Amino acid sequence: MLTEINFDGIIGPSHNYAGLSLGNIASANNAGSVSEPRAAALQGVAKMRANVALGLAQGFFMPLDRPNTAWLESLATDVANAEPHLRAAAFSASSMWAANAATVSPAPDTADGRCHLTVANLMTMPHRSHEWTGTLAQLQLAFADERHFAVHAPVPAPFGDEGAANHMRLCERHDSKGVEIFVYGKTGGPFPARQHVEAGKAIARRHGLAAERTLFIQQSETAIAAGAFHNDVVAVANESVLFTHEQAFEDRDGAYAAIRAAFPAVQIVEVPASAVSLADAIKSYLFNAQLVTLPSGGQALVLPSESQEVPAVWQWLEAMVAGNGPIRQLVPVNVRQSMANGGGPACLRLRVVADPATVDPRFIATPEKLDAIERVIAAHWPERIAPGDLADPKLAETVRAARFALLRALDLDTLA
Ligand code: SUG
Repeated sequence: MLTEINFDGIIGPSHNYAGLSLGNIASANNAGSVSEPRAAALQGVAKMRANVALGLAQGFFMPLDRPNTAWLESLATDVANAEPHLRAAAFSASSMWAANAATVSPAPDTADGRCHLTVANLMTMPHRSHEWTGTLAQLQLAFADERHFAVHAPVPAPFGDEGAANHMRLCERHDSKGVEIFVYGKTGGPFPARQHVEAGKAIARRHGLAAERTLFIQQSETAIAAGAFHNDVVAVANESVLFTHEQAFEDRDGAYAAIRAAFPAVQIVEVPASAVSLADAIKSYLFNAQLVTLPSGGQALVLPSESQEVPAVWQWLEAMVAGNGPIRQLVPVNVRQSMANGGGPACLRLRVVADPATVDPRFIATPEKLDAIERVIAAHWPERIAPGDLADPKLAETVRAARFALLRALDLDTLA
């Protein structure tokens, strides 16, 4: 049976704060801080465990091989000699943010009735531009069954693509036909617009989406300039619900009209700027939430615990769940280590609507496997990484050995 599976990126052993992402306020604010990779990864596993306890289907992706020496080699350098910004880019654990791994069109939406995935090129940020090769290898393994899946190479340069973080799907139920919305940026004032409209259009063609069920909507320049470097920082959709900030889209009224025309059953839950400013939305990351359908029916928002710390945000959310709207439950989770790099609960997962039985079982979470992952993390992940540590050859060794221990524990050494 088709169901929504959330694949979380396991937070890699090289997780660190290098301030690499222009336009991502948290990344800039925490540049140079000491990271805690072990705690970070355990927070990620705890989130997966909580979602499994809610009765949701859960999968995971492995961290990529870091530092990426092949990438440094292509730049005619190596870990020892690279300039600090390139070394940091080679070490980045940014593949943890699986919402940027790929754009996914589930089988009911596509011309050939298969689930299509296009790996994101992530070309705007140097440290993310070299993720796609490792991600593609992993997607090809997890979704190898060509009767059910088609995995595509990235959209070529110069059309930036950041995957599912800029893609929303509205549908009656996950297994019914959906309307797919590609959100793109034109400019973001001082900050880059990372998603190009041509990338979305190419993906829609490649996935075989029907024109009348496909929308291209411009992200608000003001939102990007305020730090919403991906649409999923200011909006999230699930089934027939769109939960969005008033200032998420450049032309709010036009966007809502187009969405209503393509999907009349949509329920738009809008948070007005008068109640929650863009700055508070971005600080609290209330929209970077997993909006999920519970097996018992009804929807819950799995959101960062930071949302509880901004009074305007928490008050608005409590009033929302007390009302008659579709979102009935708030589930705060602690992913602070990832949040400090601008990655909330929704960034950490890629949604794939599929029959779990058609996915390579090594990528599907069970409580026992989560226990095993936790044990490897506790034994092998560094406790701390300070910026200067990246130059220490011992760190590269530790990080590689840690990842390898995880691959072995999950019978995924083929990815080594
Ligand atoms: O691309 N942060 C990531 C956060 C990605 C969040 N994903 C979604 N919104 N879906 C980014 O900006 C920071 C790395 C550093 O600075 O060390 C970073 O890459």
